[in-house]
Amino acid sequence: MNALGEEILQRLDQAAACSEPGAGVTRFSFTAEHRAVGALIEGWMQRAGLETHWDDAGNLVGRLEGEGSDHRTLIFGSHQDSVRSGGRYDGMLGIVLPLVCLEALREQGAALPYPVEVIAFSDEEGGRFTTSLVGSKAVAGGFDAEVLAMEDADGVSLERALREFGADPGGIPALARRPEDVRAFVEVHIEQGPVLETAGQAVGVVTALTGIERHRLMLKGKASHAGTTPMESRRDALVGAAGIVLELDRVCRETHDCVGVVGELEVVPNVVNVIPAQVRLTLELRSPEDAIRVDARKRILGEARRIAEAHGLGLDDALVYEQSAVSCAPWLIGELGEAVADATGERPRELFSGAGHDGLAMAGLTDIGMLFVRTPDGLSHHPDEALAAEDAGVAASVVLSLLRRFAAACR
Ligand code: HGY
Ligand code: MN
Ligand code: MN
Repeated sequence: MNALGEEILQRLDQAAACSEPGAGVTRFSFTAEHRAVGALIEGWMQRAGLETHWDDAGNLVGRLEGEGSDHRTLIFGSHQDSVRSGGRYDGMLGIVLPLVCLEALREQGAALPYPVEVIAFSDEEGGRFTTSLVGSKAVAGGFDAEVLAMEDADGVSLERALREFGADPGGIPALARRPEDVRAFVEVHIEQGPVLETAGQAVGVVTALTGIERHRLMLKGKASHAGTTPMESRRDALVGAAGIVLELDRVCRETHDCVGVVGELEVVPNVVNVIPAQVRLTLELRSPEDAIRVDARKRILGEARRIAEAHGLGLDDALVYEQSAVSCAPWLIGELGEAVADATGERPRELFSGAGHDGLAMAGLTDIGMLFVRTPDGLSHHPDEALAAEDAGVAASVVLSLLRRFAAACR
């Protein structure tokens, strides 16, 4: 299995080169980097015997017809896009690993009695347009056309980015799959946290995925001279933003099962001796319980409005993404557990995912399952994100076992 693990890491190193310059991997959606990694993935799909096509949401889809009568497709997949200066395994592992497994089966002359697809989803991180799960929502039927108006930092709308990428946004509604045509969705992903490393286990089975929401906030004050404007008459947008950042941190620290971050913050005019006139910031909240997340939102935004009023600031808030927590299907948790036991001789650890994944969207279409792979130091969304070839090899043997278990169930 180590040979498969080595092959997987070698391909992920190749994919990592499809990046903007700089530390780590920066590969946003519908860009030249996206197109470049797509060419690599398409070649790997064809080596595994899959028919390939790009869809109108910028997903790259590989499909292998089944040799039997059961037409329901088993879909593997994950996202091609990264965060800025991210790691080389987040997302791409869930595309490359199933392809290496399918190629291994092809080389053994082993045909599957059911169809299999591997999808390289176009935009899961939301690093360019803030909203997220664009590709998987299109496949699952949950795509909201309103997000097409979302703009990136350069003022390019998602609609324009799709068209320039060669996709037709008008074709997205037709991409929605029928539930009766799909067996399940299975995603292999690095854990991105410390649980498996602490437990000394290479892989684990996911039970549920966190709910997430994202807001774009705009605070508007007034630029003026930093030396001559009396403190009591300033309308400093950055002071207001600082209050919001601290309030989010306070609410999340004192609320069990709630985490949050202000990840983006942009100051205008951002000049050493001018009072900040405007601050654009993002606000993200996550919880396994939607009620906890919504209550935290209300508390934070209530305080944000009080702060804005106290400092004479305008405050605009736009909820740009909201995704409820979802559970993995118990039968798939069981199947993955058996496949892990087949492959490793151990019952796997089951764990919750504090990270979001394309499964959040695919759960609207079909039953979902996730296999996590150990992340050294639990470090992710960082250039030093790591993955051991041996662990990748264990995960590949689990996927091969899962494919065989599904094949046996068809007979
Ligand atoms: O943010 C997340 O949880 C994922 O990496 N998109
Ligand atoms: Mn990520
Ligand atoms: Mn990811």
